[in-house]
Formats: sequence, structure tokens, C-alpha cells
Amino acid sequence: MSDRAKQATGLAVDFGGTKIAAARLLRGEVVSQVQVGTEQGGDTDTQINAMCELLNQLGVTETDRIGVAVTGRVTASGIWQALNSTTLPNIGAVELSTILSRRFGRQVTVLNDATAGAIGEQVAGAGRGCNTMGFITVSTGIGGGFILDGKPLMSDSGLAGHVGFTTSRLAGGRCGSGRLHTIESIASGKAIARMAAEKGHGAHDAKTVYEAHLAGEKWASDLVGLSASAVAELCANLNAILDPELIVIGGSIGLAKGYVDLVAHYLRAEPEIFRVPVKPASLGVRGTFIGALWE
Ligand code: BMX
Repeated sequence: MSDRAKQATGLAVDFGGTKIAAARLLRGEVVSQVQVGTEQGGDTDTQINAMCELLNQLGVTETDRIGVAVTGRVTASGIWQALNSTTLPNIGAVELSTILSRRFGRQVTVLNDATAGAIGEQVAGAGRGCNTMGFITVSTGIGGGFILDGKPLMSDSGLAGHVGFTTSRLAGGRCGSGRLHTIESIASGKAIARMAAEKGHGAHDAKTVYEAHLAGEKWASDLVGLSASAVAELCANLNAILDPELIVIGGSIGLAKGYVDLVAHYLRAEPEIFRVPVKPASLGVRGTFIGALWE
């Protein structure tokens, strides 16, 4: 494991649209981990209390470093906002870094979950050795994080990296971000579940749609294929913009059996110059934890 990853010691939280996980890390390895489902409609107090409850379950010492990765944008001053308001409808502008730092009596690092995942995969995962790489999480939403010339891409407003809100030639309708025809509205776990319901398979969530796909059910394979095709289009777009060495794909859907192979399959339909190597993330949530404790 790289020296940078070995610095990842402390308590980390991965607050995603479907679940919240927290772990104690020691030199980049998970020593203990707890998790709970995300109450998507919860207000600021509910969400912050959920994070703190998990951290307290792990036990917070006087000297523990704490890093928190969240779905949503995080400004340079640590203000948290859900960009897709259908995922977290009550997270408008939360001074998350200030609140958590006060709560724990120390500076708590807060950053976007996909940015944290990109950092983790670059220092200790599938992106090791890469100077310029992309990370796409296909999960509740579609998240993006980038390492450019060895440094994570972060902007003052926290918007940089939000590839889920770029558009896809395959998409239609309006996204929870307010934009039309976004990749998140056609390729994410929430989109897959929504489209399954629209096809009369309302009892499914993204996980069971994927299982139906693996079991050979055509309606499910059509939805998974649409998602992978849209993500392949995104990878080709990113190649034209950043020309990364690699794009690492993570997330509950991204890491599902055969998904990255499907993305690679659809990428082969692009002209050679726009194809980019894609690999599954190798660390899963540990990569996000390492990124949350990155310094
Ligand atoms: C959305 C956006 C991103 C996030 C991505 C994946 C919200 C609430 N989140 O595009 O910040 O990185 O989803 O999030 O607007 P996850 O919930 O799937 O981990």
C-alpha cells in the first residue's frame, strides 16, 4: 500500500444516497465498520445525528482524525448541498464542516464522496500510479471525481466533478438537479429502479433489477445496457476533455458483475481516439474512507 494510503488513520464516514457507512481505519486498513440506511427525507439534524451516531458507535477518542465524504456538493468552506434534490430533498445549505468540527472539538474534513473515492483509488486502488485519472461511481446517483496531475479536482463551489448532471444522447425528461436529459436520470441506480417501475416492475430496486439482468430477463438487461451505454458515452466525453490514463468505475451498480465489461463493450463503438481504459474500483467503500482521511 502506498505511503499516502498509510496516512489514512482515524474515523471516516461515507454518507451515500442509500446507506451511511462509518469505519475506523488504521494505516489505510479498516479495523471496524458500521452502517445504516439513509433516511433520504431527513432534515439537517437527522442526517448529522445519523453520522454522529455511527461515529459514536465506533468510539471517538480525543485524538482521532475524522473525515466525512458525502453525496452532494461541498464548498471550500464546508457547506453541504444536495444537487439532486430528489435524493436528499432537505439538504439545502448545511454548514457541515463547522457543525461537525464543533460537535467533536476538532477540524473535521468534509468532501464529496466521489472525489474521496477517486483519491482512494489513486493512492491505494485501481488507479495506483496514475497521474491523471477519473473515478465514476454508478450508485444511487452518478458521481465523479478526478485526479489531475496528481491532485484531486476540487472547486470553491464544490461543483467540479459532478458528471451525473452532464447530458446524455440517450436520456429524456428532467433530472432532480433541474437539468434536462442528464446521465444521472438514465444510468443511476435510482433511474434504473424508476424505469423498471415504468415498465411494470415496480417491486424492484436497482439491486434486484441487476439480479434479474444476470438471470437473463430481457427487460432488466435492457435497463442495465442503457445505463452502461450512457456511462460509456460519458467516458468518451471525459476522454475528449481530460484525456485521462484510466477511468475507474465504482458504486453498487458500477461494481456489479459484468457492468464494467458492458461499459467497455459500448466504448468499443466509439472511434478509437475517444476510447479510454476502464477498470472496476478495487477498494469499494474503503477507497472512499481512505479519501475522506486523505491529507
Ligand atoms: C449525485 C450527487 C453527487 C454524488 C453522486 C453519487 C447529490 C445528493 N449527489 O450526482 O454529489 O457524488 O450523486 O452519490 O446531489 P451517491 O449517493 O450515489 O453516492
